[in-house]
Amino acid sequence: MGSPANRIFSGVQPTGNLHLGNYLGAIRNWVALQTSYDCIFCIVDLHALTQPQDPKQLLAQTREVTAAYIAAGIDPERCIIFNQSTVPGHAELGWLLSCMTPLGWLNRMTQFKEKAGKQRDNAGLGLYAYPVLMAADILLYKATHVPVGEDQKQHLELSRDIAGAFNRRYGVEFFPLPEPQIFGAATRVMSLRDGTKKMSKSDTSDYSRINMTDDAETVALKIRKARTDSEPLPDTLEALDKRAEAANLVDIYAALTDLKREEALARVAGQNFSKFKEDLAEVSVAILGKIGGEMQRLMADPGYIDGVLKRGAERANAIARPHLAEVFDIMGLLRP
Ligand code: AQP
Repeated sequence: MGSPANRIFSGVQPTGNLHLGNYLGAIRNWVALQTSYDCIFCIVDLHALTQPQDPKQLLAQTREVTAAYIAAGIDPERCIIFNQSTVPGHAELGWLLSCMTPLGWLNRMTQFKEKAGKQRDNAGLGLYAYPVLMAADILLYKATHVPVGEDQKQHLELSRDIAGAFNRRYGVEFFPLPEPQIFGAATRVMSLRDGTKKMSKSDTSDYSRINMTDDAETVALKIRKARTDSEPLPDTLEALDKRAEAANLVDIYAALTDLKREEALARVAGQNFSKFKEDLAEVSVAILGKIGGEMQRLMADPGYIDGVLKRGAERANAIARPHLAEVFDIMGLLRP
C-alpha cells in the first residue's frame, strides 16, 4: 500500500472506562467514514504509559478497546486495527520528530497543563512529549485526515506544524498536513457531574460518565442522577447554552438520535428533566446496550481479538516501514 489521497488515522488510549465521549466524539464517526477512506485505527498503548498503568489491566484494556471498535461497527477486514507498540516505527519517528519540535510549541499544549496540574515538575517526560508521538502516529502513515473529539484539536494543529517543519527543513513535500475531522452534535461530551469538565476515563467518579460497558440499569441510573437545574428545558439555543449541564444532555440526545442541536431542542423544549432523562436513558440504552453486549461477547474470545491485532500489526508495519526508510534517507541516516 502506498499513500492514497484519503487516509485516516485515529486511536483511543487503553486506559480503562471507555465512555460515551469516546464513542460519540470518535469511534462512532469512524464507523461512518470507513467506507470512503482507507482507515487505520490504533489502540495507542504507548500513550497510555504516560500515566502509571497496571500491566495486567493494560493488556485487558487493550483487548477491550479492540472489542469496542469492532462492536461499534468497524470492520477489521476493511480497516487496519492494531496496537501501537506492535509497530516500532511510532517510537522511532517520534524521536526523529522530537528533534525538530521547539519547546515553545509544546509549552502551549493545554492538555499537558491540565494533566500535569500543580505537580508539573513530577510529570513524566512522556506526558510532555505525548503530542510529538501523536504526530508520529499520524505522519508514519502519511494520513490525510484525523477524526477526533474537540479536545484533540490543539494536538492536531501541532501535528500539522511538525509536518510542515520537517518538509521545510529538508526541502521536501513528504508529509501531508493532516486535517482534523471534528463532527457530530457531541464533539465534546461533558461530565454528568459537572457540565464544565469533559467526560473523561480518569475521573474518579463513575457517575461522571457513561461507560460503554454499563448495563441498562446503570445507564438509566447515571442519567437520572446527572446534575441539572430545576427549570424546564428552554426553547432557544441561546438560553440552552447558558445552562452547561442541560446543554450537555441535549447534545448527547441530539448525537444519539442523529438530530441537529436545534432539531433536538425543538423536540424536548418545555419538558422537565424527569421526563427528558427518561427519554435520554431509553435512546442511550438502545444504542449502548447493543454495543456493550457485543463487546462482552468479543472479550470472551481473546484469541479472536489477538488475531485481529496481529493481522492489523502486519498490515500497519507494511505501510510504516517503507515510509520510515524514506525518512531515514531524507534525514541522512545511514543504513549500511
Ligand atoms: N468527553 C469527550 N467528548 C468527545 N470526545 C472525546 N474523546 C475523549 N473524551 C471525549 C475523544 O476520544 C478519542 C480517544 O481519546 P483518548 O482515550 O485517546 O484520550 P483522552 O482524550 O485523553 O480521553 P479521556 O477519556 O479524557 O482519558 P483521560 O481521562 O485518560 O484523559 C479522542 O478522539 C478524543 O478526542
